[in-house]
Amino acid sequence: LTYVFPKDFWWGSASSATQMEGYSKADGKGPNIWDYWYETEPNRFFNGIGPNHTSQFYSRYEEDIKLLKETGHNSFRFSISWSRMFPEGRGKVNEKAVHFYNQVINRLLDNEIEPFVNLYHFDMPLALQNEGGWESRSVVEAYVEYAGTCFALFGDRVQKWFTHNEPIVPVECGYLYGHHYPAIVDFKKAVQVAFHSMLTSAKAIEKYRSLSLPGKIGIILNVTPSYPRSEHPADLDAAEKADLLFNRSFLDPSVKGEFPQKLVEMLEEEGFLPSYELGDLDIIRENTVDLLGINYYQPRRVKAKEHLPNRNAPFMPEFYFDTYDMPGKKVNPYRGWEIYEKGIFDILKNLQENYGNIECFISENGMGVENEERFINSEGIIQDEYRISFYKDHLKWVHQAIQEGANVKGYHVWTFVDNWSWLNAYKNRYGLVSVDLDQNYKRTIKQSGYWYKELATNNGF
Ligand code: BGP
Repeated sequence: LTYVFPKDFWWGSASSATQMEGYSKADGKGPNIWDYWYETEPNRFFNGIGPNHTSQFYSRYEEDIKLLKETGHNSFRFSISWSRMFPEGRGKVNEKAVHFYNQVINRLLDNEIEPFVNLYHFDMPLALQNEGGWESRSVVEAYVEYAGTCFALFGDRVQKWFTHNEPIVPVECGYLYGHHYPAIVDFKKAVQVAFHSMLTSAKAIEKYRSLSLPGKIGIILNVTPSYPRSEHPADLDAAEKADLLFNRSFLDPSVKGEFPQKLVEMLEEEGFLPSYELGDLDIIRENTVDLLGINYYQPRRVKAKEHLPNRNAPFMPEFYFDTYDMPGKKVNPYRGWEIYEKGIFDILKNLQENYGNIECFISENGMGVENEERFINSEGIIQDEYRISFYKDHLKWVHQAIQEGANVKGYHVWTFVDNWSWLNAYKNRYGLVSVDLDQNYKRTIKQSGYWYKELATNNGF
């Protein structure tokens, strides 16, 4: 073996409730924004496939947990569906949901797979979105109630908790770029949503610690390293601003307990500071994370603005910078995302050097590919060599960062079984295991799944 990882390294994968549970109306689940959007605007979704049509983990979790075992997992991240637990977002808890998550947690533990549980993965209950979603202070309180209920119900067994997955995504997709409901374009609201998501994270951490449970709590952030086109001061400044807006807006308060001063100044200058209550900043300061999950897919290539922004158009982050295509870049042609493996190393080194070497792990990394049935061999197995290479090329850099002292505890791929993706439905497949939608969701382990088992068994490659 050339790349050996530290003892007890977490080999696993990540998933999310809306993307895999299915049964979006069963057993008392309330609608969330995805259920609602699909019902009202199905054409937004690739091939008209919606969140009721996912890999049906809700009824197939026993089989899936066996497959987790067969593919070498010692850990698995899933999210709890807020609207399954609380159909109205708050109030009376749905006992059938409690039963389901208890079963999942217990089966994972029976199989010596550690559950990593995330509380929020883009799935606002509709009832709370109708109150304004993350824009609204009342939703902050509803979230803390929901989080506290989950800690109390499952915290005796779950020892890895996460308050949010990629909180910047609902901000950019829901309030700037139109990819998530409510699909509005309003920078001031976007900042308020970001602030409240950050506040809920700190408040949930505070709640968790007050219960003296045995585990750790953190947050999962998608970090997109911001590379300037040149060393020219204007390019450096543009890259720094993109980094402040998209990365440090959550990274700094989550790990250091405070928002970067420069970010605050940028927002203040444009009149975009959020409203907050006395004491909020203390809560954020006092409740930083134990553990950080890093999702990495792609970098951001940034250069100084070439033209003055149009002051009559809605204010966007791109007011501060331009992005560009790096000549000769490697791309995943299906998803269109740049593949830059060293980015993962740069993130980990940054955490080591500038964030107190916080305990962290790679919580998502993966490659979505279209029409994988092209690669099925005579034994019916998808030969996804490209995915194995993708993982190896990233793992080499993770290994390098660990050699240089970064505090990395694990690696989770996105994802386990091919799942439904927000707007792209089943266009791009990411799984270690395929799902056949035409054959009653039949699962088949891909070559990458077998490789993953070997990787985890050997603790390296
Ligand atoms: C991450 C999300 C996941 C997942 C993944 C792949 O940002 O946390 O939920 O969907 O990206 O992206 P996509 O499904 O859009 O191709």
